[in-house]
Amino acid sequence: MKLCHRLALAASVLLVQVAASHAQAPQTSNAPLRLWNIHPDGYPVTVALNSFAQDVKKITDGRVVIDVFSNGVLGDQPKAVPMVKSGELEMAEFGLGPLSQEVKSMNAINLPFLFSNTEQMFRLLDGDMGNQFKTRLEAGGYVVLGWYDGGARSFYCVKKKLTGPRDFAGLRIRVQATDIYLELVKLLGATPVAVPYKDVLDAFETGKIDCAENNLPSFISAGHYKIAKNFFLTEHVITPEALVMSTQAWKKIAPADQIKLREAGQRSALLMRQLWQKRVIEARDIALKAGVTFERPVEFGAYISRMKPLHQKYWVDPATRTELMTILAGGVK
Ligand code: GTR
Repeated sequence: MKLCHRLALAASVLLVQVAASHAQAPQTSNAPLRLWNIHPDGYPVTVALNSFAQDVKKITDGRVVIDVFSNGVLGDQPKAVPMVKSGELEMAEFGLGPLSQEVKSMNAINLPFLFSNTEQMFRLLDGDMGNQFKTRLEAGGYVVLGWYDGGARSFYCVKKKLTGPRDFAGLRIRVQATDIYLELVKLLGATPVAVPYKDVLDAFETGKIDCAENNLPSFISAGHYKIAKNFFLTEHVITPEALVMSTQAWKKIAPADQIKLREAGQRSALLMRQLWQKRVIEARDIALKAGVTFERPVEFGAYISRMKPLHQKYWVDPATRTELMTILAGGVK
């Protein structure tokens, strides 16, 4: 075969291969969207995000493809939050505490002792108030596709068995690097130590912190229960999380697909909330079997009165006052 014929044959083989690979590949006009997630496989958030990604691929006929990056492999939360805002990262699932560092008016829903259960919170979030929050977050760079459950956060310590408000004095307590959590711990008479989520176990092991606070599923999945065996069920913050998309990336999605993304986001949120209920019970069982002891405050008045300066601050702030009034009027029975 002459050289020119061989080249022509090679070129046609290549063309067939390229055509075949295109036939198999999803018909995406854009690169896959990266979805940031701090949690491990099997965690309710991770399961719901994977289901969301599959759902989106199916209902958009492969025009929108999402790759879920779990375990915080794309970086820790304090770094990821501004990355979504700037468009460096397309999607993420964040706690509202870290998100409110970027969109201050969201602080209204993070204040301690606002809700006594998640139903109260979701009643508001699934209604007008949630829509107002969505508008604010969207203006701040985050399009909310679903409100996830962040559960009830409580304190736990390695040595100290907490039983009342006075027991907090002098303890070094790990918090997320957010204003409300830093202030909350100070008002309890302890010292807040801001540590990224992925480094908390290490901080326990090296003695950098005495205590931390989180929900039961994270207490288990992050391994904190192996070292901090004294759990104090303060449930001081009941908080949502959010599946968000960078406003920048959102603008590149066709309007018809934006509607589909919102629908899939809502479906994933409902799935997540169901999985969460189950996971809280399982987490408690795992903790009990591992020798964790649970204490519960006898009454909450002393804690709530200590939080007065924090509540006051956001009550007089025009950025949070309206939301706070709505929460107090409609959210608390
Ligand atoms: C988890 C939450 C994370 C993060 C973490 C923390 O429960 O899901 O988004 O907020 O707590 O304490 O840093």
